[in-house]
Amino acid sequence: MGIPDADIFPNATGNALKTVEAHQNPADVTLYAGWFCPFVQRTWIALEEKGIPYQYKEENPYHKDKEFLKLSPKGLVPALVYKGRPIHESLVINEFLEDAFPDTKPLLPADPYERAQIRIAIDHVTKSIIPTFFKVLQSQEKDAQQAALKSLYEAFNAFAARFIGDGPFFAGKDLSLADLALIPWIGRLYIIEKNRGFDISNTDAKFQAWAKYVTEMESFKKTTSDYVHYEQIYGRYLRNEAQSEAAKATRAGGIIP
Ligand code: GSH
Repeated sequence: MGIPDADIFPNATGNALKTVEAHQNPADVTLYAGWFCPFVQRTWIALEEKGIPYQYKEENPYHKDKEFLKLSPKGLVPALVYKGRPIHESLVINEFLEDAFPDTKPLLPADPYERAQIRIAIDHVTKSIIPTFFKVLQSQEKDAQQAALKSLYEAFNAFAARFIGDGPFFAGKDLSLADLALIPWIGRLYIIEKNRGFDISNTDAKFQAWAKYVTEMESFKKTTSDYVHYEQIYGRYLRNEAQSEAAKATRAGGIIP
């Protein structure tokens, strides 16, 4: 038997494939990506929004290739190489892009207090929303699924309660790193709608409006593959068979790496 999760569809499809094909030339920035990965999509959207030239390289993180482990110590995607030097962790990479490309579209407000609010929201996404999303996916008993769904609605509402201004984005009229931290999971809500009874009408109107708006963004669509291919990946989570680091951590009740 091979590595349990290694047998995934090998490349992006649909809109995302066109974007991959348009980014094959060498550039100062190389994105090591998995087409299916929500953490990757955070950085992929940031690169698209900022208009930074980049080369896209597909990497199956379940193979743990020796060469890739030199770029990302746990073998997780995304990894980014900038002028020969590697960086990993999607949120760190996004902050790096902000620092290294000051002449591109900013994804943090100028005001230090507002920047802090954005980072608090990102911390909430990391600590509350993502672990709960995985719990919803992986829970097998009805009661546990219902409890996880309730926590997810609460966590979404708590995110929306932190909005600065009147939308359409987290920080008002401009897209920010807080939006990017969560958008990829909004694009995957259809999986828990279909399989776990998630119903967005159980969240506050503010959250619903935000979710609708961000999934209509061009950069989101350009980095999204055909839905059918996500189903193979998420089937493993729904049956609680996935062997990714995130799936194992969820099962063990620990912190998602
Ligand atoms: N905290 C990391 C980040 O934000 O970049 C998480 C990245 C992550 O878990 N990526 C997944 C991965 O590489 C794909 S979506 N999984 C390989 C594995 O778990 O072995």
